[in-house]
Amino acid sequence: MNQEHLLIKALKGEPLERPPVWMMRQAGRYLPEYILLRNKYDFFTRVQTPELACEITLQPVDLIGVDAAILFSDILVIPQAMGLEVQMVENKGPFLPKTISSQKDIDALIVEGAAASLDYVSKAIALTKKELNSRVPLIGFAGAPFTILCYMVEGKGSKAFDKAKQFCFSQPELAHQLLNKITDVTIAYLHEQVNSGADVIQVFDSWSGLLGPEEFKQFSMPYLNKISDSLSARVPVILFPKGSWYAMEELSNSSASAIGLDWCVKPEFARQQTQNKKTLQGNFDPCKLLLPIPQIEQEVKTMIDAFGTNRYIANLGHGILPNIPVEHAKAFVNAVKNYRAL
Ligand code: 1CP
Repeated sequence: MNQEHLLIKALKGEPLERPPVWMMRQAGRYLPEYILLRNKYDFFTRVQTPELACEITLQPVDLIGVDAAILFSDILVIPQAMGLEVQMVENKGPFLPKTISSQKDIDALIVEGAAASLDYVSKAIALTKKELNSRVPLIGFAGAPFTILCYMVEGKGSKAFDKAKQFCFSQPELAHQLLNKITDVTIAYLHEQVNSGADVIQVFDSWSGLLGPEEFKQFSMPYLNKISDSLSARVPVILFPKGSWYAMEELSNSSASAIGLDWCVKPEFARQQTQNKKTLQGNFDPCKLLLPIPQIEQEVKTMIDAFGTNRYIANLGHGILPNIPVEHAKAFVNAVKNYRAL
């Protein structure tokens, strides 16, 4: 009974008959049970109330049958903890009324004690671990420093994050000060998540792909490394720098156990670049979950055939979309669970 979970085995590189499966943003708007709670409580109430965060975290485990839980929270709790107001605007996404643009703004950010103010996350993790009762492991997470900088400087979501990139390129010294502060708070926060029971940590660099290879090396990679180096002695770390396919070889020399891939990366390319040193995670195009179920099943088989069952975690290439039918999400997960290596 007390056997190690598939996800942990895959992260350690142990041979497997089938890969573990979970879905980014698996606790979310495609689930009617989530919508019920969404209609009743505002976003940050759901995030900051351990019982609600726990209930939402468990929904995809109970309803879809994924092999891992990921804590219901958001990457923007870090700017909040550092003293910036973050609003979640209905159907629009995050909005930060006060953004970062100067030395004075950076000096005013809270670093010391910032992670401690996120104690509701520790409580949510402890409660979720108890409720999971070892059924599946729990993934904790944070946003990567570059992606958090994007929101702190831009103040909202954006296609190009041009203000944030302009800030980095024109004032690199300030950008590095800001990135270092975010990194310090993030590391303390992630250690707290592990103290509370998180079994694995994923770092989401959702916007790193907006950077070219040289700028990624400058503004993203060093901070991903700093986080991974600090955490990886305690738990396996998954780095997901979305769109940064050009950095695969560098990422394979990091201390992380796994690298997340979006759907633009060929499995063969990723294996060759990482020389099988890392577990790979991904990379089903979330839009393919809108296909008829038999086609989803076929596409899943093709994906696993290409990655192989070892050193592989089946997942989407980015978050699940709100318009995915629940039965299609289940079909994706079941297709992975039914796969068997010959
Ligand atoms: O119910 C709602 O309308 C709120 C939608 C929502 C949800 C379900 C937001 C607002 N955040 C979340 C939860 C969330 N966010 C999780 C929960 C765990 C899970 O089931 O996966 C996670 C891991 C995140 C992480 C997150 N938040 C990222 C990184 C992952 C990614 O998708 O790239 C990012 C970029 C955010 C910012 C954010 N929060 C919410 C939205 C709509 C956004 C994106 C806004 C934008 O496009 O810029």
